[in-house]
Amino acid sequence: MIRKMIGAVAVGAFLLALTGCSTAADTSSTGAAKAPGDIVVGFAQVGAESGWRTANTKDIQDAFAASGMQLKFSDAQQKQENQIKAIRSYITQGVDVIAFSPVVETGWDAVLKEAKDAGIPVVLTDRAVDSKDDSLYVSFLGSDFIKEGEKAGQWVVDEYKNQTDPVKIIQLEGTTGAAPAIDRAEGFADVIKADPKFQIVASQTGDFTRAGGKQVTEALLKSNPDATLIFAHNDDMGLGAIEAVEAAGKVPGKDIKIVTIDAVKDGMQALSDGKINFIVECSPLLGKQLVDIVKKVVAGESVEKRILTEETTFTQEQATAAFPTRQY
Ligand code: GYE
Repeated sequence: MIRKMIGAVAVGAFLLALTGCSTAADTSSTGAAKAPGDIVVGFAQVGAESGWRTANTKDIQDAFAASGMQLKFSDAQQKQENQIKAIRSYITQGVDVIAFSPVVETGWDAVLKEAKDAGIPVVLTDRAVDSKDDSLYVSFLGSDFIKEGEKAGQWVVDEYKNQTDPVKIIQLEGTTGAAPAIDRAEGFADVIKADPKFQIVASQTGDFTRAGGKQVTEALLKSNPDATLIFAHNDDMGLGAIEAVEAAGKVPGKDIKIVTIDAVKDGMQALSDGKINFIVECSPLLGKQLVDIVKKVVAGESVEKRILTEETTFTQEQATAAFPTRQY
């Protein structure tokens, strides 16, 4: 897919496309650069659905406070219509840059076109949009979710390499239509399909929340009592699943192994305690990089179209060792 292609594209191309418009990157007719205190950024956050999101919000707010720029922040409570409203209000207010983390992938073209027509550059953080027109945003900063799913799948393949019996898997999906839910499922499926003994016997959304993960696991364990592995698209759903597994009289981490994505503190604690078996890291600390992108965009400098965050994975021993210095 076009949106997943990695490449450095000068932001100048975006600005050129805005012929005749005055853009936020203009340094005014005098050519003087804007002082940080005069730069206003509107950020439309997904919500507060998970430990990851809470850490992400804090990091972004802290980074902007330290930069001296003005940040307008809104929480969409996981609803696309709320995010669209927030973006429209940032356009009306004439902010210099809009940044947002799209709750789902599709349905953004109209509002992004409105921002473009108003000459306001948009930076995507964390989650991508699925649009044919990549001139609608200047940069996308975030993780490679397909790779995260692949890493989770690879752990499963290695863990069961000596088993010939079927491995029945329950998948707890993230928010339906969200980039991390779509891509993590794809990456995981791609790796485990090499061996037909791996069977995803049930797959349902828990909306990236602890309560959702618990509720869905309760129901799916009843209909699939022979499942022995849970792949949760984030730690919070995995933590909810632990409660459901225990309530069903089984031992999480042993009777039912659990692999998750994020590596937030509560997840790392459960991994260290042996209730989760493996975590793929997804860093929420995007604030500093976002501030740097915004500064460049406002100064009219070029930024890369795709900026990836660096991430690792954790076993039980590695989680125990990393725990004391974990920031989130
Ligand atoms: O994994 C999950 C959160 O978009 C990467 O959203 C983010 C995901 C994260 O709710 O915990």
